[in-house]
Amino acid sequence: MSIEFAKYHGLGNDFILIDNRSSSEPVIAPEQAVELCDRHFGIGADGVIFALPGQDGTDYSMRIFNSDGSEPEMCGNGIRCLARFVAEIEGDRSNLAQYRIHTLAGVITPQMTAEGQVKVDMGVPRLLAAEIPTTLAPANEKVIDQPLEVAGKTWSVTCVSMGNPHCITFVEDVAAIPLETIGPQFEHHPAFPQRTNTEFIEVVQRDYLKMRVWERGAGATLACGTGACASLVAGVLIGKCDRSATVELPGGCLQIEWSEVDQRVYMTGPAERVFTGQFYSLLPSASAAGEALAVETNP
Ligand code: ZDP
Repeated sequence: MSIEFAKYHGLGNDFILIDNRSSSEPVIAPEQAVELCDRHFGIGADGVIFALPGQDGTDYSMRIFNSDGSEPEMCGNGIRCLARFVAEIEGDRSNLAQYRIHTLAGVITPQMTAEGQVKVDMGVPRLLAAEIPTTLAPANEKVIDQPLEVAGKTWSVTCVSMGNPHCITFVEDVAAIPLETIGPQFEHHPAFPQRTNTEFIEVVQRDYLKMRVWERGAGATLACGTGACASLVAGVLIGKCDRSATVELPGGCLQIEWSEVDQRVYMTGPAERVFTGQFYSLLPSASAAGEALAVETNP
């Protein structure tokens, strides 16, 4: 079976987008997502994103597989790419389209801006230990500036869920962080039963943060939208930054605002199409396998 895809990126956080409107289940399995994401033997991406039919009155549903095949609840850069992708497959050239997207982290609403960016209502951050989830505090308490032992060092961490888990630590110099060695140790720390995304933040000014990220299931990426949102929230909680700030990631900048009015987080940033193509599905998902079998046995 040949499957069409489009390759997009948001600040270098790159995704394979698949038009999955004809089925309520992803047309490929997590194992094949791993192969497609491989940068040498596949297309190359940080994850695969599916535009599925909407549920509960939404326009679309989004599902995503990380490059290791795991499935996160949400993806901030990814949902900007998804918004552009659905505008394209719908042929919507209005440039100010807005979509209600069902995700495993609730309904998220991206909107195109007049400047050619995508602004996303990322919802209200969740802060209780059970919501992250983490065992760093009792279930209904927050984890703000708490000590965590990693790699023989005590780090001060703040935990925020943007639907997916984030552990944020503020440092003097993000460039000096040995991400490849300590990132996995945060990700797999026993304090995080669902593993965690980890952000290292340097406060340049109260409205300008520098961030490096180690993503759960994807490793060091050039950008992480949910991570930038979670980091701004963490910075406000510990009193180090304003409610509105620029977050500079290795791939570029995002504008993040934690609204005092509705307590929701708004993220604005780019999403660009790189190329389109098609691949042959050698490893069909469970539902597609059923169809393939039916074709073979029903000439
Ligand atoms: O939570 C996770 O497992 C993340 N790796 C999901 C992807 C997050 C993303 N980088 C973002 O921008 O929020 C896409």
